[in-house]
Amino acid sequence: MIWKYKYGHPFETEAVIENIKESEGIPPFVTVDLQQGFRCRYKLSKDDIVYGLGEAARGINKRGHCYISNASDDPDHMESTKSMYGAHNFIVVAGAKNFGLFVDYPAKLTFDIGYTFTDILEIICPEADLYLYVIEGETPYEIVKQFRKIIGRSYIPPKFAFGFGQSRWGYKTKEDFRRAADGYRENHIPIDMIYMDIDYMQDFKDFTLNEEHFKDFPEFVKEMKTRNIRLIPIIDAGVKIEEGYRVYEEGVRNGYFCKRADGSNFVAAVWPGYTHFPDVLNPEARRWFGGCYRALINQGIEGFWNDMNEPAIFYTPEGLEAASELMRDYIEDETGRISIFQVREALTGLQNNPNYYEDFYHQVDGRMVRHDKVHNLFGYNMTKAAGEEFERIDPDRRFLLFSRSSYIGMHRYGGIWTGDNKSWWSHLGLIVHQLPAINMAGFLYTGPDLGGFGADTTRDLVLRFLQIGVFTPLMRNHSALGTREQEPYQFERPEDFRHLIGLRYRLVPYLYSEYLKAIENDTLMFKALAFEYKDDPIASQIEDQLLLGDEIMLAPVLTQNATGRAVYLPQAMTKVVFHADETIEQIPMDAGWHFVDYPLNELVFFIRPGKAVPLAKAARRVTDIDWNALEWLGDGREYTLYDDDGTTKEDTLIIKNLERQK
Ligand code: MIG
Repeated sequence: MIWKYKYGHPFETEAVIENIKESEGIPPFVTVDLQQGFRCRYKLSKDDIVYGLGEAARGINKRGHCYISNASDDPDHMESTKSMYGAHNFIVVAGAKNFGLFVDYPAKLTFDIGYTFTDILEIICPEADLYLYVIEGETPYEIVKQFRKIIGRSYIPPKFAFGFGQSRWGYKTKEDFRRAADGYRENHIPIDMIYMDIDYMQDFKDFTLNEEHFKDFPEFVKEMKTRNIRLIPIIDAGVKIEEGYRVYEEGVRNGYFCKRADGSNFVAAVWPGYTHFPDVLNPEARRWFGGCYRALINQGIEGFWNDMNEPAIFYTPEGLEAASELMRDYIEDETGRISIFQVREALTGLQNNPNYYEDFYHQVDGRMVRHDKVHNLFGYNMTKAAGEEFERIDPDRRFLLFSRSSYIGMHRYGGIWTGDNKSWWSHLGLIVHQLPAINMAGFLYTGPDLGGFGADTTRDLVLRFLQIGVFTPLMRNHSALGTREQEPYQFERPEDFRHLIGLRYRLVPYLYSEYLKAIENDTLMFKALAFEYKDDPIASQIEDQLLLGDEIMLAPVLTQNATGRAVYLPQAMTKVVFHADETIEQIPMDAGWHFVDYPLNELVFFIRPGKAVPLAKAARRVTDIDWNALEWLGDGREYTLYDDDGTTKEDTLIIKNLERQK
């Protein structure tokens, strides 16, 4: 059962696409107070667990902290961070009563989950212009399924996107890309994609190519494709201000950029220097911006990643002027009236200053909407721009597309990566917490920057990241400019990397099948143990193990120098070990606690009793995988395999009940 309540004048986000009748009166479960803005309150029972919030910080159980939905470019996020790249306002309360809440509100929204008062869950925003959805269901999982149903079918990438990808901010020339491709070939490591970061562009101008390095780009795309590698370029939110640059001129001519209150185009400095933001909330401007992707598609490109679309802002001319003025006063001041701390704050406060979001407007249905009122929708609509254009290009063809910033609703157009993480062990742990919540929000094509983006990584951390990345639909090694190089062949014994990435390819039939199942049935690909083992009081507290599909349990090693870890088995399972010498061991294990060895160069996971997991033969790329020569893992007899042609959108879904031949 789902109730929908309308308060004030909500902005239509199109997060929910099912037509639900609005309810009158007061909502069940929660108390809504409209005295000052919007306050939605629930008294938590002692053992209640709160799941959700998608790509947020901290644990699987969100209880005990405060989170703010406010799309933020924060590469330094840590456990105290309240706002991340995406804003996903869906939670499920599980315990004394089970219910879900979705607050469809695109501006800043606070989830105080037992932070101010231990037992009070409160959702707060200063203006009550929103839709509140309350979802009742037998179990937390049933609630999630109902929610997923009303937000519509999640995005499906082309099948090649289930291969492995290499990325690095700093690849500039064809030679850089060839070197990466060679590194993989020479070390016999499978790969399907190499990502192009901002340096492929001319002066960071969207939809352009560096004139010196990529003169005959279509030829280069072809060359890489003959090596079975697809190039996936980045697109940034800001459009460089430059006379003669077509995208800029078209945008200005047609009024497609975000405006200041006085009607002039809003200016923000990002990588290209001063830019304008395409007004992707305006359908006409969105159509135009989407159309720009064609320039690269016409040259053979089949996928994109959308960046900086919170949108991130280094500074604005107004902000810079105010800071400069303070600097000037500071230089002249001999009295100590201005403190160094003030100056420092003025300078560090330039980047991503939240006040900028009050300085520009979108044009929606003929009215001007101030950006801060709809802030969380920018990445969503930038990605929708591309997604809608893909539909126009060929309604039946799939493109790879994922975004940094997102809001629920965007899951129908693309996936997300979890933004700039760090080469920290804590960020390895974070992805385990994020995956099930991100799935709850409808995003299935997802994954972190494997190895960690910022800071210098270590060999063991990259391997531990890969041991999780083997299972995430988006499996991409990515790192920041200036950090230690972290392609597999930069380290000793690249064969260990080959082993893990190779296993990914053997698991693609299973992973792809589970992906399609989750799409078709509104289920979760990754879930907390408690979603299956409802009555097991230990399972509901486990935050470092996950279920994958109906078959697999993951228990990754998340700390440095560990040779294994304690694993909780809620029932007897088969432990699967892929040894470095390519032998596979399957060991029955009893329910309960075990210390499980997990070396860096092996893959270890568990299969639930009575379940079977298909395993393909080794392959060097996704198209080479033989879906018909499957081996089996686990002690089960049957598996329902979902598959399709991997390239078209029309229903080519195949559901096969596979009976295992011994
Ligand atoms: O300000 O394009 O999250 O993946 O490598 C940094 C450069 C801009 C942020 C993205 C990251 C990308 C980087 N970008």
